[in-house]
Amino acid sequence: MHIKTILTQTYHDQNPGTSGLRKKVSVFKQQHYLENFVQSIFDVLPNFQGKSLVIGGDGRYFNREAIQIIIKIAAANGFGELIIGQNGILSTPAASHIIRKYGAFGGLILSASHNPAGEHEDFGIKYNVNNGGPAPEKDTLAFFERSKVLENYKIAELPELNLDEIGTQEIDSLKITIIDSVNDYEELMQSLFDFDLIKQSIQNGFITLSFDAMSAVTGNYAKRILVEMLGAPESAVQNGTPLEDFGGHHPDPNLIHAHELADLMFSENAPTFGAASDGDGDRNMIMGKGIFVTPSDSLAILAANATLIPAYATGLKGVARSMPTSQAVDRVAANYKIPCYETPTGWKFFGNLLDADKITLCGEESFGTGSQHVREKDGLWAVLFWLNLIARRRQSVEEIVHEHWRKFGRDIYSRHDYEAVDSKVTNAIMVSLRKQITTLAGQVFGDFIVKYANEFCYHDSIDGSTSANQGFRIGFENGSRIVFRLSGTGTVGATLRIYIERFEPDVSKHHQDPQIALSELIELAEQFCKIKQLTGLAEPTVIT
Ligand code: VG1
Ligand code: CO
Repeated sequence: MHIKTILTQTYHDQNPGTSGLRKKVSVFKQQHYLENFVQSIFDVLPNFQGKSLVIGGDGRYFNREAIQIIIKIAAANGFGELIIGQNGILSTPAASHIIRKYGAFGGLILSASHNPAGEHEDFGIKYNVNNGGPAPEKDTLAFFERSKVLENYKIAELPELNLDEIGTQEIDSLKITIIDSVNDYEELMQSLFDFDLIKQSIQNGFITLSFDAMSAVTGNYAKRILVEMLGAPESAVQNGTPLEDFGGHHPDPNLIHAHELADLMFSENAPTFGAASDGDGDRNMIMGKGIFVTPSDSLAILAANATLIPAYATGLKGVARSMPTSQAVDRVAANYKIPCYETPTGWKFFGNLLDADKITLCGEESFGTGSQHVREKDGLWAVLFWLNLIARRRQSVEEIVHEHWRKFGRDIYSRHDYEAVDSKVTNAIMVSLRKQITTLAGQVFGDFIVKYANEFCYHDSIDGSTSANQGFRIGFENGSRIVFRLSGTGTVGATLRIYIERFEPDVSKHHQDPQIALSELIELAEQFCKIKQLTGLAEPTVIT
């Protein structure tokens, strides 16, 4: 194998965000851009000579070209084996599982997740460590620092590799293995859930379902698991063929972007269960006939019912949620007397807690739920969990949710996003919030008395690290909260996220429209940040 060292120009914008480096395809296609970032990662990582690296992506535009480049750089840097998903495809949770199952050194996942795909849209790359989870902050910071001074990279002269045929080939001391993208993941799911019970409920018509793969990575996984293994009709999987531009969809499973599914679920002909996943298969949206389950509620409900599922029958060690996620799961944890941890936004913060066996389930308000089984959030896992639960309890989604609210109270919740705003405006908002936050405690706003106000700083109890500036939170005496933070996954301008929640113990008030039930807090949030006033926007871009 002939290895060349290429002199390169340095880029100064390769700072990974909440979940990897995400940029427009045109940015990634600049000369040496991807090569530089991959070399920066390899320069930082210690002792991987002869070890294996997992590679796969969500199939979006530039996925195949990027994989060919990565193969050559990984080969030149001395990896012993490359394990690659067939056609270059691996969902994010499948990649996490494969890293763990085969004891790989780590993995490179090519995805910009819920961001749109195509020549003029986004591409992304993320490094996962040997526990299968996203690299911790200290690593991603080190990748960025290295990229700012990188002068050259190493690349092997190899022919283009055929990614479509399963099998192993050897080039000198390098082994390259193309694996089926679904097999290992499918086996794992079968080991966690009662597939026979779910299958029976589908076959006898108790469960009818519609799953929207949004023309993204979960198509192959859903067809294999839901249709071939669990016996759902082929028509149960919508948009099941992965496309390079995700069919022009915005592959973000929420009521706005998965509106076809939402329309179906609120119609007369709705099946009993509806779900969608995102670009790389780690998010999930859960719906029942006439009902949408907020992700925060979904996490709480899964936690409350976990012992009904084979994999979690012995109970939960603890749970965790990201800071802006509603406190619904906290109530479940308190009830079951198990610990509940609060982490910053992004899955990388759950890894240490999962590895240390402090938690069994975790989740985020942004349609992400997961467990010990991998170190990423997992869309289809959440779908199977719900199917198993429905089959076991023989209740509809609506009955399960309403019963949960009756028992624990309802945390009425909404997130308002102001997307692609001028970053000068959002920076000014952050500066202003930082000033206000110190003076708010004790102040009274109508019915709301501020109990605490601060900027979230996380202390990792396992590795002792600290992550500062993780969003502003204002908590009220009655348990309500308003949280502000800037997105770390966008590629255009800046996105302000406002998270609003209010606890409602009164059963007779559980069936309110969240936007109405939260209206006072929504106004209060505007009073604090003035985003509408500063941008002239009348409404958020997306409400979930
Ligand atoms: C968003 C979500 C966060 C999630 C992240 C990655 O980040 O809020 O909860 O972990 O996306 O999800 P941000 O910084 O834009 O708020 V995925 O499915 O895009 O990998
Ligand atoms: Co995703």
